[in-house]
Amino acid sequence: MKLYSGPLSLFTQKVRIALAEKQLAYERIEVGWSRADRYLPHHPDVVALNPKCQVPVLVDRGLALYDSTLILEYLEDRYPEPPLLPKDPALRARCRQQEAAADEIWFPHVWTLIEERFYPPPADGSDAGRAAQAAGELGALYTELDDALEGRDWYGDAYGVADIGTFVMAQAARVLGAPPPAELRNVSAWTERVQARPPVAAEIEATTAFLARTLAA
Ligand SMILES: N[C@@H](CCC(=O)N[C@@H](CS)C(=O)NCC(=O)O)C(=O)O
Repeated sequence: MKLYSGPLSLFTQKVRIALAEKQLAYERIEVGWSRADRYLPHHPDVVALNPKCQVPVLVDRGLALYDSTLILEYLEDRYPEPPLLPKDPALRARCRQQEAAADEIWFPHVWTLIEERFYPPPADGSDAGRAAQAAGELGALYTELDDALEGRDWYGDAYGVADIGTFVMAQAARVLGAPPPAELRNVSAWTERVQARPPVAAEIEATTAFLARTLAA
């Protein structure tokens, strides 16, 4: 199995965590990335395998698959143990929905913070108001998450892709200056549980080190 991976790609990070949780061996191919040029030029294999020219791309048994959500679904179908989705159809759908919401609803606000705080300002200037608005939207999402976690340790009936996808976005928001409010106790306790998972802890450590090197360069 091969994974085309980006060092700061949150979408790839979800897949790396799932592969580690399922204890699957794979070859990791790190595509080029820099703060100035981002992913350009795209890795030629990624151009060939993904019409969107994005990572992650997973190659397994002759199948080349792009989009992190679809990759997680494939991994669950092909390598069901240990499970990262509940068996109950309604709970399973709820977790899949949350995993997708992390990408589609949370990530755009995280992306605003990335653009404002990490990449060089665009030619038309940086707008601090955008970052404040994104942090506010994330605040509302943290509150929703806190409500969803009331009385439960995990988003579903056990740790799984909903926790991984949501945590990855929340962790990036935290690093970018929009942490969850401390009074959201369910989110705080859940965060501690998720980051105690060895694959998650390893990702946080590697990403923090890469970020520090990038910002020092
Ligand atoms: N919906 C896709 C998004 C993937 C994505 O946005 N990948 C970014 C890195 S985080 C990328 O490869 N960007 C390269 C580019 O657009 O040039 C997924 O879930 O995999």
